[in-house]
Amino acid sequence: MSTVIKGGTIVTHDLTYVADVLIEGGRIAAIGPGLRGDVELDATGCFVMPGGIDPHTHLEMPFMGTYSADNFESGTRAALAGGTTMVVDFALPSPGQGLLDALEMWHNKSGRANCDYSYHMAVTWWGEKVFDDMAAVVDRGITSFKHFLAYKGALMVNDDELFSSFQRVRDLGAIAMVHAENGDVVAELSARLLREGNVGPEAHAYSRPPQVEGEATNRAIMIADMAGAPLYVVHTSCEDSHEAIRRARAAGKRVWGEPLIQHLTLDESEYFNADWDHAARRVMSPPFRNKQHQDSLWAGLSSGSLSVVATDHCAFTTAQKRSGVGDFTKIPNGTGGLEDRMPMLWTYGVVTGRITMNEFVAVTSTNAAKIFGMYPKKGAVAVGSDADLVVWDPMREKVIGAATQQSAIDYNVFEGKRVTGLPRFTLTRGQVAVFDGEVRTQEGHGEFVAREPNGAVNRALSTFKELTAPRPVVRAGIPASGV
Ligand code: DUC
Ligand code: ZN
Ligand code: ZN
Ligand code: ZN
Repeated sequence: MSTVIKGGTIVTHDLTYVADVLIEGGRIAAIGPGLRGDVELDATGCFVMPGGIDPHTHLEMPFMGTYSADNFESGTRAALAGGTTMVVDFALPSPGQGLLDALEMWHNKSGRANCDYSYHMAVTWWGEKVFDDMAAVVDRGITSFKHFLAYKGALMVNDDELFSSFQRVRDLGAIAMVHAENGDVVAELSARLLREGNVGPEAHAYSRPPQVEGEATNRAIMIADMAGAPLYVVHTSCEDSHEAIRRARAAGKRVWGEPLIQHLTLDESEYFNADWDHAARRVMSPPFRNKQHQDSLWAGLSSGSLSVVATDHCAFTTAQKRSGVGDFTKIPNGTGGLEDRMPMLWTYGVVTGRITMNEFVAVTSTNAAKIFGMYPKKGAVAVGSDADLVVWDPMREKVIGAATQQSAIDYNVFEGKRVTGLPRFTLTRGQVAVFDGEVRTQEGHGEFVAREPNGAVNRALSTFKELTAPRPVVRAGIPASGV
C-alpha cells in the first residue's frame, strides 16, 4: 500500500519547494509533481516537514524518589500529536549498576512506544565496568554519553571521572553530553536557603543562578577539549552558558548547545506566583530565567550558535510535586513539553519572525539527526529516508490546556497559550498517527534506532588503567612537551 502527500510545500533545513511525496514500505519513495498513491493525504496550504526529533526526554524515569509520569506510550503519543516523530531518551544507570543492565531496563520500557526512539547512555559513576560497558553500548547503537555535573550524591560525576569518561568517549567515536550546573555550589546554596527558612519553590531558582550553569559549561568545554571529545550541552538556559558555547564554537571546538522550548517562552516570574502548585509545577533544572537570558537564547537560534530546541520532557503530577511542600529540594525537578514544543516554537519563533521556517526544521529535527548520527534516515525529506513526516497547517489554532493534552499529568506549563500552527497529519514510518488533527497512534509501532559512531574509532588506544592514571595531555598531533 502506498501513500501520497499531495499539494503541499516541502520545507527542509535548506529548501522550500512545491512537490508531492510518495511513501512505500515506510520510506519516502519519490518526491515530485503529480504523484499517485493508494491513499492520498491532502496537504493543500500546508508545509511538509521532517517530523520533529526531541533528543532530550525522560520517560518513566526513576528520579528523586519517584518515577516521571509519562511512559513511552503516553510520551510518544504526546510527541506525535505535536508533530514530533522521534525521541531520544536517557538510559540512567543507578550508581554501581552496569550500563548494559540499564540499557536492558530501558529496552523493556520502550516496547510501548508509538514512534521510533533511541537512547543516550548516562555515565553516573566511574569504574572499569563502566569503561568496558561503554564499548558494548556503542556496539548496540548508542553513541552518546551523558554526564551530570549536578545532583551531588546521586548522579553527579567529579572532574577526574568526567575527564576519564570524555577520553573514552573520544576513543569510541561517540559524543559527550553534559548537564552543566555546578553541583557543589547548588548543594551549598540549597542548604543555606533552607537554613534561612527559604523553603518555597522560588528558592529553587535562587539555588541555581546562571553563574552555576556558566561555570559548569566552561569547565565541561575545557575538559572535553583536553580529552578531544565533541560535546553537546543540554538545556542551555542562560547567556552565561551560551556565551561559553559561542566562544568554543568560534575557536573551532565541536560544541553544541540545546535550549529548551520552556526556557525560550517561560520566565522566572512563574516562580513568584502566590499559588504553590503553580510555582512547583515549573520547578526544573536549570530553572526559568529572565527576559535577557531568553533574548540570548533566541539570538543563538537565529545566528546558529545554538543548534537544537528540545524539551527535557520529565513530567510529574501535582501530587508528585507536593512531596516538596516545606522543602523545595524535594520537589521533583522537571516539566513536560513534548506535545507543545513544535507549536510553541512555530508560534513564538516563526510567526513572530525570530526564526525562519528552514531554521525551524533545522532546530526541531535535522540538526539533532546530524549531531547524533541518524541523518538522513531521520531529519530529512529525501528519497530513501524514513517517512517520519509532519504536514504542518499554519492556519490551525488551539489554546494549550491539560484538558486536551496527551500527557498523563494534570496540568500544562503552557496552559492558556494560544498557538497557531499545528499538525494536520503526522506520519511515523509512513503510518498516519495524526489524521486531520485527530490522534490515531498505535502502541508498540515504534522501533529502536541504532546509531553509528562518529569519525575515527580508536578503542584499542585506551585502557582503563591509562585513563584513570594521571598522564600528560596529548592533543591531536601536538606533543605535550614543547608547546
Ligand atoms: N532536570 C530536570 O528538571 N529534570 C530531569 C533532569 C534534569 O536535569
Ligand atoms: Zn539535565
Ligand atoms: Zn534531562
Ligand atoms: Zn508499525
